[in-house]
Amino acid sequence: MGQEATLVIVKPDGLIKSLTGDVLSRLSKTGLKIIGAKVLEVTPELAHEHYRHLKDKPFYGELIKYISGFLHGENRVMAMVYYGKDAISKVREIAGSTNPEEAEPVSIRGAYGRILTTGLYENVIHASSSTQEAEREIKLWFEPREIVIELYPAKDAVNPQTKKVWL
Ligand code: IDP
Ligand code: MG
Repeated sequence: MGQEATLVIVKPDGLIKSLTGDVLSRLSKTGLKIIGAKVLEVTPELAHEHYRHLKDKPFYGELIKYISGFLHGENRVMAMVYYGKDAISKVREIAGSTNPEEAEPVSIRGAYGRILTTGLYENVIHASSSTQEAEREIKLWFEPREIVIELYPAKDAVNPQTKKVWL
């Protein structure tokens, strides 16, 4: 694969546990560029849209509570877009397997993740899993002006304050 972008989200448990610095340090070892970064509050609407492909899973309800902060009393997350060669696989390797018990102990999820008594995997970060998913997710979480390169085509918005919107 060539140059590609991937979305990383430090989930509410990562913020509660003050893991953002460590996550950034670990991801910097990939040599990828950060082309967008922000802290934001996750609304239920954003949570449902982000995880819409999992809506039939038994853990979906808990997952929405997790990413939108209801499990931790903390609805901030940190969202970043990383860009470079093989960005998706490089970030997922450092993130580790989805199940924190199966994740390599040296990975982020292996080091800091856990399985809750409800069965939900509390695994510190989100990382996009394909170029298609990365594009869908980045367009969902970021506006064009929040990303420092012209990653995807965008057009001038009707509302001049927004400047540009995703096509
Ligand atoms: P990923 O985050 O590694 O891409 P996905 O399958 O996209 O994994 O699932 C999204 C999130 O849902 C995971 O990060 C984890 O928090 C949770 N999750 C996924 N599969 C399970 C499961 O089998 N049991 C409990 N929680 C899960
Ligand atoms: Mg996924």
